[in-house]
Amino acid sequence: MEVLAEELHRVQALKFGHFTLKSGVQSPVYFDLRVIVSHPALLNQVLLDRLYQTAQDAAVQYDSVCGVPYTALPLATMICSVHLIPMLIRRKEAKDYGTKRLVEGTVTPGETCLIIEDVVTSGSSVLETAEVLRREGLQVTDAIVLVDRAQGGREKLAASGITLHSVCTLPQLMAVLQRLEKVDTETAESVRRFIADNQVTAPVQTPRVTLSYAARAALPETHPVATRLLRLMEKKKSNLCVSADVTDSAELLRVAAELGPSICMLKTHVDILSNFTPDVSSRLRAIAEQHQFLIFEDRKFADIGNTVKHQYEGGVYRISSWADVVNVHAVPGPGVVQGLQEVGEALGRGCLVIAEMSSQGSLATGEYTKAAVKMAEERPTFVFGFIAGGKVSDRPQLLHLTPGVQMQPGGDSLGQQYQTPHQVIVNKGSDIIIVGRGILASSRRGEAAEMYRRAGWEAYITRSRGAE
Ligand code: S5P
Repeated sequence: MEVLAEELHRVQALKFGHFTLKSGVQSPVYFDLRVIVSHPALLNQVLLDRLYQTAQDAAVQYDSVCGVPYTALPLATMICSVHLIPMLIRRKEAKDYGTKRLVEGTVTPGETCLIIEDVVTSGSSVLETAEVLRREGLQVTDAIVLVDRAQGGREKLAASGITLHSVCTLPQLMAVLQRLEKVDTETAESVRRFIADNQVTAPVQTPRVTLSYAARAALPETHPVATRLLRLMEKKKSNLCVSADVTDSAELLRVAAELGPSICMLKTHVDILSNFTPDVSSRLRAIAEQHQFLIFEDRKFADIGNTVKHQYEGGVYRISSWADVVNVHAVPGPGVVQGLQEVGEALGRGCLVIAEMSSQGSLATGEYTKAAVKMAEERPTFVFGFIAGGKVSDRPQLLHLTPGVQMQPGGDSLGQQYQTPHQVIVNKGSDIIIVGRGILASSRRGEAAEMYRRAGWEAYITRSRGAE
């Protein structure tokens, strides 16, 4: 400890005087650990060994290390290089070209990442980095810091599930420096008073953790249909489902072919087609394969299990043979899902439960919605999400699809109510926007679809960056 305190003092990484901190608070002591890169011997012999040893002593288990940008980046780099530990780099800002990743390096969801920081005051910088890593599906349980200013950061981090291990604390450094007569009693006393008077009491902003689509695709319990959908959403940068509510089969196929590149999913109402033939469904499937989107038949099954089973498999439409996804009303109880599951699970299909509706005066609210959510959560091998106005379940494996979306809020003359892509994705936490007339009524459907795709994707990026 003596060597460390003396060295930090000698290279002026620890200064005494009058300083204005980032928060605007006046402090009699200031750490500037950016200078350490100019002192390789100190970096090597004193800091790195102690940081690494602190993690070893605490028996912290981790798969990778991430330094809080920027001062801790060289510390993390050197530790990883000496001890052959995989490193991750958190970007402060995503590039606006290329991959737009916020974390560079190989991210394996489920693995644990150890955070390294130079100085902790309130803990907010560590927390920001932790939230970015957690959104990628990584676990963050511990952080190692060179100096803990003992102003409440440790407690704040603990409240967010992160144990802070420090090489030393500010009071410990002060005690040593006073003993070595590097600081006088008056300075030591002013620092002691400052620490006592400047405990972090205001709650640190804990951003809502939302995993990326890619991270959710990789979760062990995510339904295969959801995994496929989430992956193609990332690939196509599209969380747009077009509701192809047209009445002519040739037009349906034209819409699918024209809008295919912009969408992750095409929603059909096959029973409004005036000229359906089985050939239409096979041609639609071929277009879906070509442009990589899923087909969702919006059949809204709502009968007893035995009846919906026949409606799904047979009749004129033979829905189970071509639709990747169907949906159910919760009103009949779990039997409706069970009936469909008997047909669809073996075919690798998935199902959505209607938990809320966009229409005015909908009865799907409150206790009904809660029961619908429970029904979905209890059948993870077939149900992979919801039709809802926003997020209704915290399970990251389940997807939320929201209809009633247009660029302007409003409605139609028959009770439909519209929210904007931003409201749906950012404010309501949904995952996919479903747009019908907002695109179909346009004379340039391709351009309109691209506009909605961009709006939906930008909203998702905004939500992902919400923590910063
Ligand atoms: O609550 C709902 C559920 C659904 S699936 N509200 C809806 O509007 N839908 C469907 O979404 C509806 O059947 C229609 O196909 C589409 C909305 O179309 P738009 O033209 O109003 O965007």
